[in-house]
Amino acid sequence: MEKKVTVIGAGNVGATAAQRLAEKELCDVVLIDVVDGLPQGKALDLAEAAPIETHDARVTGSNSYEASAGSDIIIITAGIPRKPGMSRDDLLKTNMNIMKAVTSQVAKYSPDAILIIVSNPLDAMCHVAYDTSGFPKHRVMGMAGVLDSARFRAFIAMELNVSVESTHAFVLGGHGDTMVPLPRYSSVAGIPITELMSKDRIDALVARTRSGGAEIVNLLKTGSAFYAPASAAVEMAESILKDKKKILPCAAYLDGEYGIHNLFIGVPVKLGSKGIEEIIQIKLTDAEQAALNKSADAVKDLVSELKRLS
Ligand code: NAI
Ligand code: 2OP
Repeated sequence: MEKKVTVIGAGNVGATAAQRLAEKELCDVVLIDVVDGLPQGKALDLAEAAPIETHDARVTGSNSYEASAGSDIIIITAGIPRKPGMSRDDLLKTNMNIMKAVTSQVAKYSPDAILIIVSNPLDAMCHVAYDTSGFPKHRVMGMAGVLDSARFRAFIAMELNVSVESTHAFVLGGHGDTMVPLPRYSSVAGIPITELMSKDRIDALVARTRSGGAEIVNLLKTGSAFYAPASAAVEMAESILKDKKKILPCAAYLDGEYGIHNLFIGVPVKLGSKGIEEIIQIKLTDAEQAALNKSADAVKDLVSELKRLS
């Protein structure tokens, strides 16, 4: 393939993203993980599925960053989940150190790449990747809004018994309890859902979207969601690789847009071959802006924690 994408972390999200990238024949894929044999084994398994899935994307696995050299995009999913006895600070510090180590390596081998961060806590990890890589802000972004919006869209389609393809939704803000689903900008065939559902039902879908990640964790018990997260990261990668210029909600570094400064948070952006080509500023009501500000405050708290732990 003409394009190359490296996925760091060959766990649930990383391996599923690699599968989707290859099966869509978007690029050659390199999987990298610290665990010996894991990326090699999953990559070989995916390569052996290629004749049946009928694609010619090359999928390889490695424990060495040399294999990632010259990537167009790096998707970072490396991290650990919170374990029993581990405090939130322990987790934040561990994932911060993993993100620093990973980013310095990928930046060395692919200095022109675009980074799509997936690891949690998402918005804070974007800051670590941005600071460590030294890449310009349009080449560092986080995946969360596409996932959260897809969840909102799925719930809207279930509620109204319509095709998911007819739905559109925007969820802005940080990837956490304070995320900001925007019913006014969420629609079915262009009709805002505020005209199609009662306020109570919209409130219920908004609440379900906010706890969408936890709902899956409670069901799976041993891990978090990965099919939809992988699809979301790949939608972002595809828009960049094909220069489609899709407008997608992504964690982007704001420098005054929406009145927010020096902070990664989810807003609509135009994604093309250069990365974030524009931050789209949609008009928010006072209540929506207040919700976005509250979400930004929650991200700022995490970023301050990172500084304290560094
Ligand atoms: P997982 O545990 O299945 O995979 C993580 C992988 O990272 C493991 O294979 C592990 O060996 C690897 N890893 C750990 N340290 C590493 C290092 N230093 N270098 C390279 N690889 C390393 O976890 P899963 O389900 O794939 O999730 C990955 C991350 O993505 C988590 O932080 C999770 O919370 C986050 N996530 C974020 C979402 C979002 O919306 N932004 C959605 C879903 C997951
Ligand atoms: C999710 O929203 C865990 O962030 C992850 O599913």
